[in-house]
Amino acid sequence: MNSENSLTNLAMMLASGDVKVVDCTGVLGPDTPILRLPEDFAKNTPKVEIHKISEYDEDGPFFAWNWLKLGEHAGTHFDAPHHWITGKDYDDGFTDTLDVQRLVAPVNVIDCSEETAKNEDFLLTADSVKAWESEYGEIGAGEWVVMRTDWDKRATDEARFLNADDSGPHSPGPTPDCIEYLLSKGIVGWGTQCIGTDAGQAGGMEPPYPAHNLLHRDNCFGLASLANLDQLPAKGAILIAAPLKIQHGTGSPIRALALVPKD
Ligand code: 23J
Ligand code: MN
Repeated sequence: MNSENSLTNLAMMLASGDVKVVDCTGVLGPDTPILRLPEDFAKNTPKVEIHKISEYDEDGPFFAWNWLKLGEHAGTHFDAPHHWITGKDYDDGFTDTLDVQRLVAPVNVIDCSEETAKNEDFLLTADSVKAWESEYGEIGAGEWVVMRTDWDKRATDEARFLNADDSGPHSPGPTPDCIEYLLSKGIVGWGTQCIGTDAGQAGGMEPPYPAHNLLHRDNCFGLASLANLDQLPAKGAILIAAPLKIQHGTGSPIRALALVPKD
């Protein structure tokens, strides 16, 4: 196919609405849920703060603007390989050095919303991914894979989003063998709708936090707190997940956008 014509077609389909742009991003602000690790284990990211500089007033007569206090791993965000110790040696593993060509790719949406409605600790396995592939088609090299749980519906309530009790946080995620299988297919990255790419109970897995450990070991990317995956088809959409070019950043809030063909 002629790629120039294809891009012209894409532009026409965007203009006509035959391709919709779905916003897979949650609102970033003081109420955005933030990960809370045990204080005796690690320091934490602060809550997001938005501070007004001026709003057409004595501090700036014609203009409104704010400054932010913002963790790299706040809200809908990107995990770069350098985020995890297993990815520490990749020169292109930072937000300012990664290959942006990889960020725009087809997205496979694995719908686990029924399972996670019944079991908040639901784990997606390699076998379940293989069953999904036999129904919807193979996951290809360079593609995104995201786990739909509809967890974004909880994002207005941090306690429900984090869902922690005395035994720690309870939220769905992948098993180690799931991530190993996806990496064997050559994916660019793995995304979830929960606070991180790993399940709430992933600290007790082998290895601990397998999505982080294995994805970043292989110079692959993570996406967390994705929204509106219920508006995406299982296959056929393209996901654009672009982090800010933070100097030697380990991650960044993103505006995750999906291009979705109208059915
Ligand atoms: C550090 C340690 C554990 C986790 C995380 C970060 C994240 O979820 C993150 O935002 O990368 S689980
Ligand atoms: Mn993160």
